[in-house]
Amino acid sequence: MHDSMHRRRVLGMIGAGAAAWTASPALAVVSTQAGTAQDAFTGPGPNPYWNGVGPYVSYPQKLPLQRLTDRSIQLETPRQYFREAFTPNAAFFVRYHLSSTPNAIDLATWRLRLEGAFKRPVEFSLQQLVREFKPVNVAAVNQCSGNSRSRFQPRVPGGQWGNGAMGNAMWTGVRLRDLLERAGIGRDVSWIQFEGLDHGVGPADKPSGRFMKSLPAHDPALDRAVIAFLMNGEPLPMLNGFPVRMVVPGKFATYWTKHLSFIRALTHEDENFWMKPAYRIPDTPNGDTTPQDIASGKVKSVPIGTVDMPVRSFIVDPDGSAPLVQGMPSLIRGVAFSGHGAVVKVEVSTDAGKTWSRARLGANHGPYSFRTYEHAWTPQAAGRYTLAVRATDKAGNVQTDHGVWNPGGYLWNRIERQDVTVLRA
Ligand SMILES: Nc1nc2c(c(=O)[nH]1)N[C@H]1C(S)=C(S)[C@@H](COP(=O)(O)O)O[C@H]1N2
Ligand SMILES: [Mo]
Repeated sequence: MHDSMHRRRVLGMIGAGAAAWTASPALAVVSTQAGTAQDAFTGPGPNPYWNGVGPYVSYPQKLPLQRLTDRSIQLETPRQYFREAFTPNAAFFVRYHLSSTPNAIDLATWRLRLEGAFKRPVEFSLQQLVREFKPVNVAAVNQCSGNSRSRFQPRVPGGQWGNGAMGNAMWTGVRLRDLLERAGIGRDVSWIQFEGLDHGVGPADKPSGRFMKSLPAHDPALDRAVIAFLMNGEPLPMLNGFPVRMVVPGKFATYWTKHLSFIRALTHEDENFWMKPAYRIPDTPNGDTTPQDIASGKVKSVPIGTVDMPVRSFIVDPDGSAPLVQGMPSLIRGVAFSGHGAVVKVEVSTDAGKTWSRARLGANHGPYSFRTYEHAWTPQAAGRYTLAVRATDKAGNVQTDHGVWNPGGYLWNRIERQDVTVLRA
């Protein structure tokens, strides 16, 4: 398509997205449905469910998702939406920290502002972003630092996510670097800060009413970062950051600022609440520690942005909801990803991790995307089986059976298991 025609179409679509939202501004719950009763999770090991037992609710532009909390809004993606490499926008998880989030944005007045210690502070309308910069596409996984936190033993406070605080999308936008170069970064600038439009009191006992996140000015992640205005070819759902959000391939979602409206050049390290003490990990191998070491007060912490997301893989099918049958072919399948570069291998076990077979990988959408895998399995005997899956990334990292522990409930990447029953033919 001709470039300027394409840009006009993009702007038209984004305008239509804003209108669609404004037509139903109330964050009304339009349907609820009780979750399936499940046994309480009793510790590491085979875990038959992903999403706990909360209600499924529909927010504007969203399918029914599992609600963790309403203020701030936290919605988890049900397992079945991870069958495909790209997570549908309407099923994509939602996480906010603050109580007040935008439900309409006037694009006539909205601006993205580059302010603070830049040489040439500057602001852009959405039209300018789309027209004045070269658009880029990147497939990348947005994963909450606390994804799978409910697996932690001992339990830690925070949203008790199953595995659905993640999603993969094809993001279209402009390179953050291109904007930073327009504004000019002087030598005295050491951190770049990002802020959206949401605000509020936050958690009752916490000081912050503003969600601000920063990365070091020379972090290579800033060269990969994209300010996205399309998600899977559509305007971003309001709850996922309309009109533009940060996409930082390989880094946890806490840096993926939604409704991005302020980019600030700082001449000092950002130590606002959401950088310190929030979102810190132990400065230890794999961010792993123990409650005893934390209590000793000797564990040094660093921002979670210091690390890339660890390699993970998930079993989507079979999910244990129906038995398999002896002698009948079945398909074990799911997704894998890593923040350290491409997934190079996924292995599947049907004997609880004693022996492993290489699974077939699906299409390659780039190093920061979900990669689907599948493995044909015909169980020969009736009985109970424990399936397991592990991935290896380009950097040579491989998942293990060790469950990480840190007080924030971050960086979980233990080997996933799934129990299934096989009936006699
Ligand atoms: N403006 C804003 N951006 C934000 C947040 C927020 O609270 N406000 N939360 C971050 C965190 S911790 C996560 S996990 C992701 C969630 O992205 P999603 O809601 O699009 O799934 O948004 C990130 N960007
Ligand atoms: Mo998060």
